Amino acid sequence: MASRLSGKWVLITGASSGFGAAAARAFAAEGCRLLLGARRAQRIEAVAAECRKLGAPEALAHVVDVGNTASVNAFAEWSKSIVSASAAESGRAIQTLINNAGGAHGAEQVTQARDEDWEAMVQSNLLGVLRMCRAFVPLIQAPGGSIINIGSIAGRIAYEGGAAYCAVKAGELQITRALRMELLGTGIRVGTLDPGLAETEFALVRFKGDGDKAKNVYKGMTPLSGEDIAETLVFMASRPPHVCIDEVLILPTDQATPGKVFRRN
Ligand code: 8X3
Repeated sequence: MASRLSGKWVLITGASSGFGAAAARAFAAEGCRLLLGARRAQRIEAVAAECRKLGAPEALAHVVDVGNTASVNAFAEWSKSIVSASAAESGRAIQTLINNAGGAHGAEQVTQARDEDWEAMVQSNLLGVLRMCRAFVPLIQAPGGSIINIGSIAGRIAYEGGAAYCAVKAGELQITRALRMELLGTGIRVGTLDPGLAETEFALVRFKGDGDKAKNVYKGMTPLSGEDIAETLVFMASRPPHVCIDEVLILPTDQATPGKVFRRN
């Protein structure tokens, strides 16, 4: 059976690496048309090229910083000019928007943490999702489209050293819930996918490039991969229009809570 998503436009932020790049590849394999946004021009172009090889009829990249309103609005204008050329649906041609850009900066306790880390996390994880939703809701297929935000187990259970990250991911969860209510009746689905420990650049960014610290996060346990997240995103986005996968918490089997992780030796 042809994929329900085949030929549809899917837009992903933070698509140059990690969950975003894995999702781009997975939606490409479904035959989706892709709009990919990220801050790193070369890397996002490389992911787009890979997606075209994997079967995406179109995969276009654009530099965007979700931490900046003008950049998000320019991304929306660019996206509109592309999808409206190929769409019959009055410009509402994006089937799925995945707000993935974000991440953790630093793991210090509150008394030791830095303003620049807090500000970066608020800008990308929290305000970034709000800005993206404000700019892109008018471009999303209604009925039948989906907005999927990437949250975290950190938004549901707090842990030491994670105050700001847990706060912004809790904020993401509440943004998702509020938007779900605001869009009720439009036929646009809104959901959140909240992973636990997943091995991407996440820990490397959190520990500012310290590879040993980053590796320790996953020591002796089997984390989720970008592909695990990507296939769940494809599942969420490909449900029939009357089904909204509202909230998904996805953890490695070896993890029960942020602090309760089974490690072999
Ligand atoms: C990433 C999961 O457990 O490191 O969002 O906060 S965790």
